[in-house]
Amino acid sequence: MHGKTQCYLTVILAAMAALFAACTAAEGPSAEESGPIPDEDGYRLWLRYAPPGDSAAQYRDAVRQIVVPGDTETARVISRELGSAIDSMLEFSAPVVREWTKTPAVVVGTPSTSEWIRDLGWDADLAEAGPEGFVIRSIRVENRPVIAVASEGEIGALYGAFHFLRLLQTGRSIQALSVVDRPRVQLRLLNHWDNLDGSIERGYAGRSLWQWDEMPGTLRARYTNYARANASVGVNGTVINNVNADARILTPEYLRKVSALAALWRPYGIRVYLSANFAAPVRLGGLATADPLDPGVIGWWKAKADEIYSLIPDFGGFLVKANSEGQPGPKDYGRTHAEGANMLADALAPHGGIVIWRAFVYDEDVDPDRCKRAYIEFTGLDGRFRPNAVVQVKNGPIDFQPREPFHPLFGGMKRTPVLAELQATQEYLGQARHLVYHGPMWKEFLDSDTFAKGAGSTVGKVLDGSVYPFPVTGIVSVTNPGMDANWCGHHFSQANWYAFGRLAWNHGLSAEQIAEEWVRMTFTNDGPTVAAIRDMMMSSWETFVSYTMPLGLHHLIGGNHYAPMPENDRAPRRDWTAVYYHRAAADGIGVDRTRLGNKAVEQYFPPVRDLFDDIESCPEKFLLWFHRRAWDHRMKSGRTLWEELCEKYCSGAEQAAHLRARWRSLAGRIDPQRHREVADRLEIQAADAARWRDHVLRYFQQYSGMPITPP
Ligand code: BDP
Repeated sequence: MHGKTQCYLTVILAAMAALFAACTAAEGPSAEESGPIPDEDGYRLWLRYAPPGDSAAQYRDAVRQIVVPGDTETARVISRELGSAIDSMLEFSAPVVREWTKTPAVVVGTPSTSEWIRDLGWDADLAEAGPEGFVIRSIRVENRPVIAVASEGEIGALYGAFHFLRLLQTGRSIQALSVVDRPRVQLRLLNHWDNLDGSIERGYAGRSLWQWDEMPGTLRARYTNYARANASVGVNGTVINNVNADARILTPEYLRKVSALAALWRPYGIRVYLSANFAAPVRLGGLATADPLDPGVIGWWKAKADEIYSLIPDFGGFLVKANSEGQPGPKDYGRTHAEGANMLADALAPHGGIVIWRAFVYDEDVDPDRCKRAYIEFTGLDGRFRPNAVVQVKNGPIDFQPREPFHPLFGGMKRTPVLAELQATQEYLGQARHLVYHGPMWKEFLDSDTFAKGAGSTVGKVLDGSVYPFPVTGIVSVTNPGMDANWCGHHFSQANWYAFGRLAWNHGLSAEQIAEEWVRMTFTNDGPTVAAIRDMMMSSWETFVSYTMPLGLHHLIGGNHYAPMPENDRAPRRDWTAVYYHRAAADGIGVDRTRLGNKAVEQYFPPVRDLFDDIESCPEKFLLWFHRRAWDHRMKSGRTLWEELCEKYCSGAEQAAHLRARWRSLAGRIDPQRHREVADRLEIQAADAARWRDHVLRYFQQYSGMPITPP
């Protein structure tokens, strides 16, 4: 059915590939000139520290010495990272010393470990940057050029060191540096959905990183490299077990293992958190109840918290999935989410810990539409949580769909801190088989204006506490590394780990800048190749949405959350089927969530609610999320809705084929192993995209009764 289009496309792609190859050949060194590029397996992530080409001479002159004052674990981490990075990038060994000896140098430290840093007189800037922020400046001391990287705290100094290395890795000038930077939110956390048996829920990159059987005696090098990768982007905490929590993680046996990891990661600024099973007092403690108001239960959790902090003094706290998808929770005892969260918050408070309570709940008795349920339950509890209890909300109201409008709890919760839960693991986004860069998706979310306090109340600003003065702020990612050699399954899935860290640090960064940094550090600094890969990444999400669930469609899948299954009408719950979400029938498709429908739009502040409510103003990317329309509804393009759907699926599949062609044209510019491995996955992606197009259009055609039209 798409023969003509495909043929036309193939010709264009071939021409573009040839043109592209010609351009790049003219601008960069050819493989012949520089010799064959050695294979890489991706294990070193974005910390490969490859020689930066032309800039190397400039860097060598500036960094004749690495000065890291102080004798702390973190100072040693900084020394090791800078020493080996400079060695590997500049192919020259700069001595690493504790005191500056009047040589062109990079000096990294804090006022408390170094008099030299104190004497810089940067107190005001350091105070502004805070203990996790840093100041980097090119200065002259005793007529010598020095790059000073300073922070109030040593973790800030470590982040500053990584920032400095990123400049080198991405080929930037380091001649007149003047940087003051600090994280926009306090908690920048990973959530691992790792089970104690080594499997990973919705994990696509091999088994769990955590080798529980070997711990605490053996701590693999991978755990240290994991910490380096996280610290390099400012991630400062990690929840290491699945939210569908096995209570045994709280036994003394496991806590000893967890404490070994916490000790290993402490110098990198990474605190450990645990997912707690709400029924642990019953399952581990032998109590008859887990009722949060029961004195025995309260006592059990207090004792458990004391035990944890005796082993892990900087333990972050508990993450809890309660009364969701079969997990136990306070509602089992007629108590509210707030009562459950507060009981745990009280146990943690004396130690400075927090409880992170998930808002991923959708009890059927709350509302017929799953989309509305969490908002109804949690806004009803707003203001009833302890100061050290926060609510973690997924970016959209359903569940990590390829594209969702922002969750109305952002802005809707005014007196309870909310953290955003993103998902780097591409559960509904092609898993580790499709190239889908999440940067643009996360930016669309973070830049969405909630209008909670008038224009400019973006989700990012809600999260960083500038809309409501939240005492705790943060952004979290369900994360993707496993035991695969390249950590994330797909080489490009590493970019989602990286982009999460960068956006959690500063939600104002652009997805494009982040992609470019990552490409330069991960693949090459060759300009045309960087531009080509960055552009592939930037278009990949929209492409994925087009060939899977365009125009606001969502959940057109079955239990594997991967293959197209719009016909899915049988599942243990109605809201786990696909038909519940698209409702295709002869009269049209989509869910009426307008004021005349189920009123889900009313969960948003005006004018967002009006924007979504009005068919004229509702962005078409969310059309079928908020509106039910006839197949011949006229779109802004002039096409009917049916034609527009055909166009989206067809162009999406074409763009997926284009990604494959674009990547093929880069052969010789990327090392052969990674080039091949990515190419193999792009084959799968192109074939899957065509399958999505054919399957979904044929399925909906039974209802539209209209011919499938190529664009
Ligand atoms: C869904 C996943 C499921 C998780 C759940 C959650 O399919 O495996 O347990 O979210 O976030 O996306 O709790």
